[in-house]
Amino acid sequence: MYSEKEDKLNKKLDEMFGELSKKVNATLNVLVIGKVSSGKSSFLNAFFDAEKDKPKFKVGAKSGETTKVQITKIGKNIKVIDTPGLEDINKSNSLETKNFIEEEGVDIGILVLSGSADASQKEQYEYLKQHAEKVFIVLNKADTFSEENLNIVLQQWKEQLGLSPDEKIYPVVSRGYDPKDKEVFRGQEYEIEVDEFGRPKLVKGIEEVRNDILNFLEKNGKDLILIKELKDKRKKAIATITTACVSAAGAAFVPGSALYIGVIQATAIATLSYIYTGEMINKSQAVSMVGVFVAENVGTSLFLIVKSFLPPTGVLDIAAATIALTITAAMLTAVSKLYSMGYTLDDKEELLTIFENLKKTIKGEMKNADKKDLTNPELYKKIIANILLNKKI
Ligand SMILES: Nc1nc2c(ncn2[C@@H]2O[C@H](COP(=O)(O)OP(=O)(O)O)[C@@H](O)[C@H]2O)c(=O)[nH]1
Ligand SMILES: [Mg+2]
Repeated sequence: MYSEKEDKLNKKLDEMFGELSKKVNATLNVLVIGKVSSGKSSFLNAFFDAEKDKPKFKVGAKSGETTKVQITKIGKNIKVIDTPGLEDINKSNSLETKNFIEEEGVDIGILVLSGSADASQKEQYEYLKQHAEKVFIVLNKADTFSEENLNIVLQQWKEQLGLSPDEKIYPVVSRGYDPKDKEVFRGQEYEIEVDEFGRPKLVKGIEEVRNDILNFLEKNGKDLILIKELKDKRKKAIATITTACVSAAGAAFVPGSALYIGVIQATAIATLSYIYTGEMINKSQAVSMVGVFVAENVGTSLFLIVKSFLPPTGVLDIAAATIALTITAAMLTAVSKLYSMGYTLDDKEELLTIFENLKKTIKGEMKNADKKDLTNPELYKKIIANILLNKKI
């Protein structure tokens, strides 16, 4: 026999998991146009965080090889079409290309420019605007210009493409993926250096385009499928945790809603799992993870888990809400930390150790905060960002 409350709780859980699974099953189509050797493949490697020695797109291919439309799949959800120009799209009688562009539709169009401005790219830009939901323009090989010249060239490109003042061209450097490429210093050749994630250190400016693309995709619920392909998950983890804390704070004071805090936590745990591992965990796994953090052993029913930390009224006072929020923040930050340290959710001992430490840290931070701030999302965002971005903790 389910109580009415328990019923409502399960419905909410189904609803939130339904939304998440929609996001996880979304598709993302990217159409990239740019002249041969402008650095499309290089840019795409940089964009998708490919390691220097494991490029996802072949760089430095001979011109004959690249003058045709190429479709590359990234993971399960993303397809990228890479083409030198419209001619090639029209020439390619490939059903796959037509299907991609006309039937499935293009979410993101990217125009890859390089070198000095010329009128020939306007046509490609217009095509992208017609066929893609949103177009981003990058000027690749920005390293081939002095800073002063770069600004002049950017301005000239804007004029050639007929951009309005608020339309942007992102200067980027995607060098480092050509296996033949070496760094030269005082006549000596050196291997190109890589960062902690194995990406070439020469890459610059990608973060800016990517953030704007992610912001656009978030509105369509398509950012998760891109983030799961990227190396650094921390920004999305911080946003996911903050949003969960805000929702939990909102639920805490509404009669009958505080129960939803457990649903919010379970969904956030599933979201974080997906971001870090690329796999969804199911509802009951997520629910039992919430149980792991609750002191009493309350089995795997979310209803019992949440009830165990709620007062009989079901409405939290400020002090209790602050505790609920501290626990939510610590629980979700611990899950992120666990994954980023290379553990899995099965490593319960590590998880609980991290959780206990974070609870203390967060509690300490809250003591220093203004009383009025205790349910302010910005406070949580600051605390969580400090924890996730600080390697020491
Ligand atoms: N200097 C410089 N070279 C780059 C940059 N991006 C790519 N390249 C080089 O340009 C060449 C062509 O790159 P590729 O990605 O194959 O171009 P695509 O034909 O447009 O796919 C390769 O040798 C790359 O290493 C960059 O930002 N700066
Ligand atoms: Mg290429």
